[in-house]
Amino acid sequence: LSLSLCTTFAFAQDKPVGNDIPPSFTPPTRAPYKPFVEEADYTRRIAMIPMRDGTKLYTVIMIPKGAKNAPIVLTRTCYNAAARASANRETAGNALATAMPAARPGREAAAKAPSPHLIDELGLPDEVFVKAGYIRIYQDVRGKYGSEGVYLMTPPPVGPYNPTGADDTTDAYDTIDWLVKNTPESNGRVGMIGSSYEGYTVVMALLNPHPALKAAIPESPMVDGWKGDDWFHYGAFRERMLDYFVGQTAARGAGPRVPHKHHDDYANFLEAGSAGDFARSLGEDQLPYWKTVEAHPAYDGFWQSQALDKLVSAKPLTVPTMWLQGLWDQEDMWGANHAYKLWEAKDTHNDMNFLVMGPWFHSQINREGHTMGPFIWDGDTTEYVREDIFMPFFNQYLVDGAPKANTPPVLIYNTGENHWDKLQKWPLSCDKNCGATSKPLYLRAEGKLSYDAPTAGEAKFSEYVSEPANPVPFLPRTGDTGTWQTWLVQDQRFVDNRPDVLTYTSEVLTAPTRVSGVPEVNLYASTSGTDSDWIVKLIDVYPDDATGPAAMAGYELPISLDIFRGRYRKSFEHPEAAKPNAPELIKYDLPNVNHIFQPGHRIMVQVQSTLFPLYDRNPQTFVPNIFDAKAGDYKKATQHIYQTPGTASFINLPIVP
Ligand code: PG9
Repeated sequence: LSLSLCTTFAFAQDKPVGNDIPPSFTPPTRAPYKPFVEEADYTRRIAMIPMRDGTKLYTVIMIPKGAKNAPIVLTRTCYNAAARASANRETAGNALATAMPAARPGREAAAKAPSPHLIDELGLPDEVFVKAGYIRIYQDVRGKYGSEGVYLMTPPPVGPYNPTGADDTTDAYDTIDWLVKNTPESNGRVGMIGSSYEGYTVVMALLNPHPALKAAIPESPMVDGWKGDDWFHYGAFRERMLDYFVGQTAARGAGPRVPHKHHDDYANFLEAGSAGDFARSLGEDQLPYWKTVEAHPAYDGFWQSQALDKLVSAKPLTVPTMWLQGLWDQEDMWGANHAYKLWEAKDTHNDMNFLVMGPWFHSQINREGHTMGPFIWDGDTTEYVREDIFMPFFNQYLVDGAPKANTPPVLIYNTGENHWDKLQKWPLSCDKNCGATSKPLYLRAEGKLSYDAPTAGEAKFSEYVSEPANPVPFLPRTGDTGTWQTWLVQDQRFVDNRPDVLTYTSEVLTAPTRVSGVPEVNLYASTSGTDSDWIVKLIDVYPDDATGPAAMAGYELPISLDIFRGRYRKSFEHPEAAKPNAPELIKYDLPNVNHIFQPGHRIMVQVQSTLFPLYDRNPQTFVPNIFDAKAGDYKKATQHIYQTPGTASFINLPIVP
């Protein structure tokens, strides 16, 4: 048939049809085009700014042409200031850093020559500042890229764990002091912004802010590396961060990526053994920061001395601060909302301390925000925040004579109804004094979830066997790291039939259930071992309805989940072995939610003891330091989740009636 069609076609064209691709093609040679000469609409000034100890920090100052009385926006980075202020991103920092903002469309890595246009030299999130005529400044933190001095990873404030005499508080202070005295085009007002590590540098600046620092936006800042930002979550170590240690500390510039044996880290980490074994296989016994972390697995003075939510909220609230993070922030889930919460007590007029939570993955604020995993939001949610929330806020404090912004104290995306909620306070529901009161949702026998507490006579517990040799994967094992950013919205059907994952499900909802606040885990759990991890996921189960959109039919959407390392159930600082087979309370907060479970949906809770290879495996035998666990320490354990009066397990749900 196809032969006869071709023949017909050839006749219709009245000439034979050959191959559009000739057997060979020789491109003509010619002289290169003359470069396009255009006067730049900005000046790039490079300064080595002296700090109080004489160390000089590499700073790129991008000044719009003709700027007068212009405000300054400063970002202090460990990811290469020169690259941040250049459309040529080939030289960009640590390839593993997900905080790096997107280039403006059309100015990706291909842009080798500097553009004459400031808007094209800077990344997508800087577009708003360029349009508003701001001076944009990037600076390398001490010891990285162009800056002099010694590098410490997210250095604790000067003190017993940072004897260098300098930190990112003093360096921000000295930098701002120099900038306002040496940037004649500026009006002497400075705002700071930055995400993740760069968010940490914003928070550090707030510990002793220079008087010229007038407003701050810490985006997904790394605030407490042990409780929930980057390195650990409630003491469980994020083994995947070991690559970051190399990328960040093996060199002053971007460190190498040490090749792994397999593409699939599930296989790599299992074969290596403990996280310590894997670190050593990457050569990390040469890296001081790895040795520091290895020596501080518990929440001791090292971590307490750098818990920035505690430190910043102990200070007077003098700089208007907008804390921002993603609702599915897979890296820094702790910092922004905890710092906001603690500092809020000092915000007497509700006009200095702000919270923004969008439907985003980590640092998505620096990228486009129409979608997140399978979801399509109402418009570009990140552009909206950059243009309509950040700019009026910064303008109010940084631009001479600008009007007062109408900034909502809390702006949080409603992930169940697909719109922004502008609120006076957060959370809307909690244990007490929030307006609405949280309600216990009990884990009941036979995989049921109910607002009714269990009664005597029901099966005492549900059981599963956790086998460290066959841990539960956190993502389907594709060996593809491309799904890292969206793993927190991964459909959980891929594990809910595993025998080592307990699944509890509610009846089909007949009315909407709104949750706005922090779900609190209360598990009465026992292990046959002497240590264990406990992972709890709160899930919205979409109806498996053939009439709805196929992509979401039956979808098990995690709206909040986290891991807790059982040895820290009584004290974060002093771990304790579990008594085998004795139920004990495991109590912890899950990340914030602002969601509506719709009629027709069901609420689900899953419980499991491994989340691999994101987190290192708990050997399930109590050892002094899990980083050094030996092969023989990893043991299968029988886990019980209790569901009887007196030891009733539940999730305290922040329900808003
Ligand atoms: N989440 C990254 C990070 C911050 C601080 C320490 C280590 C890693 C980041 O995106 O910058």
